[in-house]
Amino acid sequence: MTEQLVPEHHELKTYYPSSEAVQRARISGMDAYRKLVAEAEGDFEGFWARLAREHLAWNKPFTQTLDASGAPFYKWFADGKLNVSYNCLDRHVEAGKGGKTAIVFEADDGTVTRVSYGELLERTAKFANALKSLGVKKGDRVVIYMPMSVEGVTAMQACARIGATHSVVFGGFSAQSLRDRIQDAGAVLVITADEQRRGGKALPLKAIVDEALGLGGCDTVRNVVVYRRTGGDVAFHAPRDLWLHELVAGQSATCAPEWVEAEHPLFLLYTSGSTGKPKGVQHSTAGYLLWAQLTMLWTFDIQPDDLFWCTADIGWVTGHTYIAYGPLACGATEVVFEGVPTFPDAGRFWKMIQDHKVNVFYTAPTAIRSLIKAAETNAAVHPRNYKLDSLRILGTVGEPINPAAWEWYYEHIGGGRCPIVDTWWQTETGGHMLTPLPGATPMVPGSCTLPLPGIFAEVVDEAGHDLPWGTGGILVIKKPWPAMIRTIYGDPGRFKKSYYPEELHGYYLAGDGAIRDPHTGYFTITGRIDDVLNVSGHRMGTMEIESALVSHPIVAEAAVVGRPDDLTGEAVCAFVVLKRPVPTGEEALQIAQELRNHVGKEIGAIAKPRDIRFGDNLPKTRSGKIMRRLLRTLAKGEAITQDTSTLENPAILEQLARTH
Ligand code: 6R9
Repeated sequence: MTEQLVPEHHELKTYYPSSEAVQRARISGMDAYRKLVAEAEGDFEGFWARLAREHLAWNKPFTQTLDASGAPFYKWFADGKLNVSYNCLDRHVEAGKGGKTAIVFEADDGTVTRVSYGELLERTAKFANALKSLGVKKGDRVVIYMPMSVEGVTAMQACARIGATHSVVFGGFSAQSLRDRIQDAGAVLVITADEQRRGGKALPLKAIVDEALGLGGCDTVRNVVVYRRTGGDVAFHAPRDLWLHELVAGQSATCAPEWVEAEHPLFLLYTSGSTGKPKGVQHSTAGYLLWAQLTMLWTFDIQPDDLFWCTADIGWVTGHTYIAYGPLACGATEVVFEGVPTFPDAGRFWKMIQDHKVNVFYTAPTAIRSLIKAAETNAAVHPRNYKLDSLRILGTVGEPINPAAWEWYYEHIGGGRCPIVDTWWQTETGGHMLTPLPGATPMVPGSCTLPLPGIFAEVVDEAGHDLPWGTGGILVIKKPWPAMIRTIYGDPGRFKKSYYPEELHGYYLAGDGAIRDPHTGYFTITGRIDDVLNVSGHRMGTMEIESALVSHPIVAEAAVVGRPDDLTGEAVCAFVVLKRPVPTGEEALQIAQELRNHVGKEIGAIAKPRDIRFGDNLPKTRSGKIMRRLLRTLAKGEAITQDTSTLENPAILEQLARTH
């Protein structure tokens, strides 16, 4: 770590943070970064204990920092007590900042509403009292299926206030996916809205909740609370369904926070793995909150007067850590946006940065790539038409960013002046893990550079041995960290198997491949090493899509792989064997469309395969294993050069190579 960071002969262009960025940053310069890294190396527990004492407000201080006795089921700060919503709201109000704007909400139609910390605290308290009036108590699970809204954030904060564990389900998931999550979590309550407004359209939410509950198996759900967003017509089932505005109307505006243990589960968030159904990643209270807050201060160098905007949806982990919790925990002001980047036109993000004078902007490579394309085809939405000089720091997350998109972001959005933090992390890690620091780290486009202080990342081989820099391998985290996943809800065995496989002797397996630069030691993520796809930054298991396909009555067998795509990073490509002869022409197009819609209904629109190819069979080994690497080559439209001698049915490759 102490090697010279960017030697002269490095091939990729290196971008240095400006002296102004270095001067104003909390972690100012590489020496300051190295000092923190050294502190964590020298006294690992002392480092984390210091930070947890300095940054969180405890109701009961902790005495033990890390309890590794049940590893890999680590416990952090376990005998301490605190409350997340107290830390996000009350402590700022008590410090006299009740009048400070917490959220600048911009609706799909451009209407802007501001909510102060004082107001947000009152709204959270009323919401929390409403939940209590429905009998929701500490430890109960609450599913939130909400649009991007102040109410969505308030719902999460209200659960945290009373110690209920929330599980937010992204509003784009289907009734079937929602049902599976409600059922797995054993939720007692679902919070939703009548409809959501996106891109000028009203899209149903409550109707999907009704459909999900109608599928059966959700007997734990007692009530459905509905936020009236559009006023659209929705079915109401008394006494199960309740309007949020009626429910909170009579509630007291104060609600004493429930002091919970540091390890109390703050939330579950379902995410895709390589096998089986989505897993409920369980996060803690103290460790998670500490990292949400610290990474806001370190990675985004958030300052008291900054306006922060993370464009993620609260249905994903990025929306949890960098909308619902991190910005509020550090008392910042943030933009919450209801709509989509292309409505009313593809200049929406740039216009919003200009109108609100956003200082720190955090988005996904897929959004950047699609806005580059839009700007190239329609000069009116090119960022040069907007005044973006309020920007100070830019961030990206969700997938690797290609150097060309990085450079465009740097030049056209950041005006060649704003550091870009390419943040690598996962639902399971709770917050940023590998990222440049805006006032310290020299940046190389496409590299997430170095681990944050306290994070011990390495690239190893399959036996867990360190690999030399310059050799690609698997990314691991060698020591636990406070914001790490605690377990997979209801399936501790799967947690252990997925993230702490025996051959890696105690290292956390991220599921990504990585390589370190031979000169700088910088990390570059090379993509997933398992059967997880990343389409527009959304994680999807190939198995989930395969199961959805074979649940259609005409499908006998299906195999799903990813292929590279310029816009979405990866595209879903399905090879399908029907229970009828291989269709051609118009019929093939029709069946492919029907299967796409079927996947949309089973999982959600984001999982619909881009390409569907039909065959009499799939390429299999003599032992019956589908040879996915061959399918990946076919999906790319490339000729097979691999050894096919173990293939039972080589002729099938020719058939599958044809796009109908
Ligand atoms: C936060 C989030 C996690 C997976 C992860 C990796 C990919 C995320 C990345 C990145 C390269 C980055 N990923 N950030 N790859 N560079 N900066 O996205 O969580 O939805 O759980 O996805 O996304 O493959 O393993 P999640």
